[in-house]
Amino acid sequence: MMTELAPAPAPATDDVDRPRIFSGIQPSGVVHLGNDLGAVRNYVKLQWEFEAIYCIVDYHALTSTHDPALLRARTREMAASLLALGLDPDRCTLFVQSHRPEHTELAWLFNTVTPVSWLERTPTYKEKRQTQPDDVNHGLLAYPVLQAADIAIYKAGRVPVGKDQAAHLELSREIVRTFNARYGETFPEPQAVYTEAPTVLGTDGVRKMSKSVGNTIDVLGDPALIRKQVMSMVTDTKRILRTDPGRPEVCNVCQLHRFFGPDWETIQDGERTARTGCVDTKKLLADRIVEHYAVARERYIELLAHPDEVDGVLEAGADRLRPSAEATMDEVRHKMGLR
Ligand code: AQP
Repeated sequence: MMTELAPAPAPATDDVDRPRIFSGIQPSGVVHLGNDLGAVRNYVKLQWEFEAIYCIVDYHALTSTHDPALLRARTREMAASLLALGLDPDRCTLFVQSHRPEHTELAWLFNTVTPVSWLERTPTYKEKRQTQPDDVNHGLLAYPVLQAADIAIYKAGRVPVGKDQAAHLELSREIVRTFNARYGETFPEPQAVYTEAPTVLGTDGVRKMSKSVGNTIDVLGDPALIRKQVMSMVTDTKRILRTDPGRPEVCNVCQLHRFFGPDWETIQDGERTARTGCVDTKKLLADRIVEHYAVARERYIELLAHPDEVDGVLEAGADRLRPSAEATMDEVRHKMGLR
């Protein structure tokens, strides 16, 4: 089975005809349901339609993770997760951000076309100032500039992301627009591509599912953990008694059933008429999530037992991207008067 993962020496032969997409994911913890429904499902789907480039953004993770061993382990785990969830190294390019140094060089050049005021108004920066007040490092402020460079270096026109990335992507467009206006048309303005679940709420039913908040359902985790996380979910807070009719339209559990079976309308009707209780609906959701990700979970465990295979895919990915990253940097240096 592991031989299937041998790193592909070259991209799929029809890459020249396929428009390019790019997306990044932080190695800041394990993949959760929000990551999968909001972004990773699209990564898998779009690898068949586009020349897809997917990046594990370890430079970005350094703005919050300062333990080298942890970052290294999480980077590999994230790669194994994405491969287990369906990224095919023969159909897409998967690599680690710090393995292509051109990203940071372009980010520096983009710094010079980005007003500080744009960065200070970014919602994520404002949020991180609250959540890590003792560590408001410059990387947090400059995060969207590096993100713009990640996308622009490959001249990707589309970016599969969750809705939480909308403001960052708008900033990426503004940055490349400013660059193009000053130095001549160079980069396309990247557009977001959303799934049918652009924002997945966490187990608290209020905030976006997020690793740093700790309200996640860890889809590749142990089934017992998944069950515990699902059973802890907040449902319709106005449904007090088992006999009270529920409001599936505001119940996160009912909403998530949409993605795990064709009978979600029947399930929602059961809640609405109090035929079923919240506990029943949660148990069913937990069963379905465990079952849905069972094969991926096995694959993930197997991949982690063969770290060289995973590392090989990542190295091949970074090598594959070298010509295109270097070509962009040559063009940019020339246009900016550095050559
Ligand atoms: N709850 C979500 N709903 C929909 N999409 C989501 N994404 C993340 N959470 C949700 C999308 O997943 C991709 C990878 O995200 P990321 O892990 O790189 O960063 P993030 O958005 O900051 O995810 P977290 O869990 O919230 O990480 P922390 O807590 O470390 O900051 C992105 O496309 C994202 O939109």
